[in-house]
Amino acid sequence: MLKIGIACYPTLGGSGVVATELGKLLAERGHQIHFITESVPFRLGKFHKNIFFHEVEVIDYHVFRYPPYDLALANKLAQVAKLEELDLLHVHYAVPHAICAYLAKQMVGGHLKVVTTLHGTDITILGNDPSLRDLIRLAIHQSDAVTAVSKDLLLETIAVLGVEKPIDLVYNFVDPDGYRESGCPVLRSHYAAPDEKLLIHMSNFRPVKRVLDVVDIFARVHAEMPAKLMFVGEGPDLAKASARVHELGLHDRVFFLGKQENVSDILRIADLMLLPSEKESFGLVALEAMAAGVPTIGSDAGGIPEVVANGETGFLAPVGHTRQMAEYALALLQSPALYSRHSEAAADRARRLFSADAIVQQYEDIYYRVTGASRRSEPACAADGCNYKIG
Ligand code: GMT
Repeated sequence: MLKIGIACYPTLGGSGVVATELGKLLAERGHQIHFITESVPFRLGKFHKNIFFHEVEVIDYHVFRYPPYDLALANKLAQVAKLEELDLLHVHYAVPHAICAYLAKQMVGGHLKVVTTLHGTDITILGNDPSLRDLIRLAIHQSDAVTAVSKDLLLETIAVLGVEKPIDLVYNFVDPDGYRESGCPVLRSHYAAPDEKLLIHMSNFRPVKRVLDVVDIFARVHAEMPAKLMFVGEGPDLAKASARVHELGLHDRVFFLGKQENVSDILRIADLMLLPSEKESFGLVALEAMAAGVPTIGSDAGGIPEVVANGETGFLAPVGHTRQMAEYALALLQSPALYSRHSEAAADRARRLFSADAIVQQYEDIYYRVTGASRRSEPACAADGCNYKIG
């Protein structure tokens, strides 16, 4: 089994969620996982004997205008790698993690392997920025393996940075078991009456999410049928969304739930996910919604069409076409037969193409490839019905 260091953004955001869930599942498979971040990843939750946390502490010295977090992270990655004899670092989001991992490898030696997962804006926004571009390209070329979370992002990485190195496509994943039960009717009744449809948007409310489009789509749906909207998450455009909701007189129909941890409980009571983003390399919330049997109405931007099968598990329209999106939403919500076809197809697609078991194995295969180690199958306990693995 491998000793793996994981660096990621530990706060809200899809890349941190993916890194944390991956770490938990790898730990369950017997690997030793060391999270090296500035705070405990927010979805880490449970205690596990194979999971360790190492806090990156940044010195606040008076000559610094900006605290040198990146340097402290590089140093910590190297320290932990040496102390814990890590086989590899799996870093999520190129900036600064892949660059810090490159530095750490210089300090530790070539036996420490680096796997970098690109998540989206690290390429689509930062990779296009002259202040970071060359450094990102270097970190990618120096990684022992690079993965991208969608075909769209993979191709964009090649186009934007001229990367020549092969990149593995490894989609984001979801644990379908966490979504198997149907939603709690009591919880749902707090937000919507039996005759009302419940729409949801979940994000970090950055401009790329186009939250005003979410309000616009909802207003159009609500004009035609009784409906409510839940906003989950926080971020810079939250105030704008709230102001527009008030302007339209919809404040008694729209809930702002803020940051939430148990997203599966909330998704399972919703009828429709709205994701009209300007750009989305994958759209993890659309996958989480799919796993809960909730179709998505969104934009056909970036990697979203690889996640949402247009016309089967929801509908996609060009960015900004809120009228068309609202029409799609109404078509689904007003036809129980069409809705249940899309809902069932969504849960099925999440299970077939994005299930945690298969995707975690793809990451493991990459780890074994770069370290040259071979997969060891753990002997399982022979007692009837016991799944405990000895090792
Ligand atoms: O959105 C970002 O700037 C960063 C990143 C994050 O940490 O949430 O989001 C990206 O990674 C997610 C996980 O792989 C993807 O589901 C999101 O689509 C992607 N965001 C964008 O491409 C805008």
